[in-house]
Parts: sequence; C-alpha cells; structure tokens
Amino acid sequence: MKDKVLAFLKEHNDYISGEEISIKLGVTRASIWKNINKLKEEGYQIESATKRGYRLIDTPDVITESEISSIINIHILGKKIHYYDKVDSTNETAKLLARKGAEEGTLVIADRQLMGKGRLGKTWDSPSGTGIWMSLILRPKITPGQASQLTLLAGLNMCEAIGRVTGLDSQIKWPNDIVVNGKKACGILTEMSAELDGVNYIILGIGVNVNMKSFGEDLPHATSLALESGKTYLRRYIVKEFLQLFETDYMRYKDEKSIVVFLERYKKNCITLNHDIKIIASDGEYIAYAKDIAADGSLIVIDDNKQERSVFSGEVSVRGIYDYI
Ligand code: BT5
Repeated sequence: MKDKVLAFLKEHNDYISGEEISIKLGVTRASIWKNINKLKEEGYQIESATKRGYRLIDTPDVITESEISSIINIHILGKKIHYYDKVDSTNETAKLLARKGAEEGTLVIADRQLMGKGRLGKTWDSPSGTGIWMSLILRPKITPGQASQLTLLAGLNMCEAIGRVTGLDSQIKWPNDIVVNGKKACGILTEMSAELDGVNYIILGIGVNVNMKSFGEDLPHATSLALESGKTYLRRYIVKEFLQLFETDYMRYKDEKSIVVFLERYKKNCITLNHDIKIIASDGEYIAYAKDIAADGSLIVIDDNKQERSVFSGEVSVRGIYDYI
C-alpha cells in the first residue's frame, strides 16, 4: 500500500487529497495517512495542507525496490528486486534465494550489511545510507573456470557507470577493485555453485562506496565517490547505469561465451597493466611486470627471470597503489 500511495504522489505533481487517494486505492483515509507517515519516516518530503491534501516535494537517497524499478527500463537484470534495510551479506541472501530457484537477474540490495564479505574470509565495511551493497543472481551456461570473467565484465561496467554518473576517472585494479585517485572505491566478490561441467548459479556481489565522508583507521586505502569529487550522489542512479550497461554486455557475453570482445575496453580502463606488481599466490610471493590480459581473463606477467606467467587469481598489488609503494 505504501508503494501505491507513493506512486500516486509521483503521478501528481501537484496536491492530491487524501480522500481522492483513498477512493482510488479503495482504502480508508486513516490508512492513507498512516502510509504517508511511513514514507515521511523513510525520508520522503511530503507537504500536507488542509483542504488541498498531500504533495511530494523530494525523494530521498533510498535504493528500495520501488525507487529502483521506477527508473530502470531493462528486461532481465533487476526485473525482480529484493530490498532489505539490513542483511548480514547480500551475497548470502542471494545464495539462499538462488537455491530456492530465484530467476536469473534477481537483484538483492541492502542499505546496510552487518557482515559484508570480501574475498577469502575478509570483511567488507558496509554502513547504512551511504553505499551500494548489491548482489545479482546469474545463471549463464558457462564452465566453472569462466566464472571469474564475469568479475572482469562487471568491474568494467561499474567503472564505466561511475564515470558516466560522476565524471570521475575511475580505473580497474585487476581483477576486482575499482580505484579512484589510487584508493579503493568498489570491490567485487563473485561466488558460485557449480558441477564439474557447468554452473548452477553465480552470485555477483558488488560494493560501492558512494557518499561516505570518512573511513576508519583500519581502512587507510578506502575512498568514496563523494570524497573524491566533493559531491554526493543518489545511489539509485549508479545502480541504474550499471544495470543498463551490464545487461547489454552480459547478454553478449552469454552469446559469445568469451570476454575477448570486451578486452580492449577493459585494458583501456585497467590500472594494473604496464606496472610492476606484487603477486601473493598460494605458492608464495613474487614481483613481476603486468604485461597483458589474456583471452580467458588471466593476467599475463613477466617475472624477474624474464619468464612469462599467467595469473588466474590471488592478491595482486600494483606498485604505487595501496600497500605496495
Ligand atoms: C572485495 O574483497 O573487494 C570484495 C568486496 C565485495 C563487497 C560486496 S557488497 C555486496 C556483496 N555482499 C557481500 O557480502 N560482499 C559483496 P577483497 O578484495 O578481499 O577486499 C577486502 C578488503 O578491502 C578488506 O580486507 C579491507 O582491507 C578492504 N575494505 C573493507 N571494506 C571496505 C570498503 N567499504 N571500502 C574499501 N575497502 C574496504
């Protein structure tokens, strides 16, 4: 009912009386009044005037299902949206939904995560009201080994979406970070359930620091889009831009079953290439030069012995950025 009342207010730029809304929606005026108060609590600025009724003046920076749905015009990604004020981790919630059969493109998004996850058991700081914490359920017909390619594609699209909405020059640190002015503004965590020869589902989890004004001392390398630009943003427009870009490219990826067609764009936005990097692999740590991205998405590096090696995953630090100075 709350969403219906909101939709009504949005349709009418001017005042609309409580009576008119109650007749159209077939509920009591008391119920309208209760739902208007709920909307006000969520931050919607609604003016009420005797005899004239209610008028929506301003919509807050919320990322609820109704606010996102009202601005996106796409077919698969975000067709079904599950919004939560708070969850432990949107990736975990998405996994539960995927196991119950949630369809491809289902989006789980939360205002706050209590136990946001990074890779390999690390945590992801996800305070309320300032960031985008979301996970997409995908069901592509690819092999488990290809799943990490979706991290690259999503990173590329989020990098482009950030550029379009904010004008900031963001870059991708292979494989899963988006960096602005040398600090981390976004991280991606791709998880999957798979058999030997195929993927059941992939959970593509993305965290973007949008409007934070500061970070704790434990996160010296973190930044937000607001900190870098001096402006604040409505989070839903970044979600919208990303979903639109990613839907187009993801559909093409599913047809091609390859990221080759995206590699030129990826490389143009990748800060890792042509830099010295430090790789922390399962068999130890080494320094190398990042030369290229291969057709399968792996990073091609040249080590101290002038040997070419492929890096498929692991911790990669770029000289001059974050902790590898
Ligand atoms: C990542 O891991 O960068 C993946 C982050 C994915 C977060 C999204 S939010 C929606 C979805 N649901 C989840 O539960 N997770 C996903 P990794 O590369 O391992 O980086 C983790 C490290 O980044 C931590 O150890 C911290 O040092 C740092 N970090 C934590 N919170 C941060 C933040 N908000 N901004 C920047 N850096 C952060």
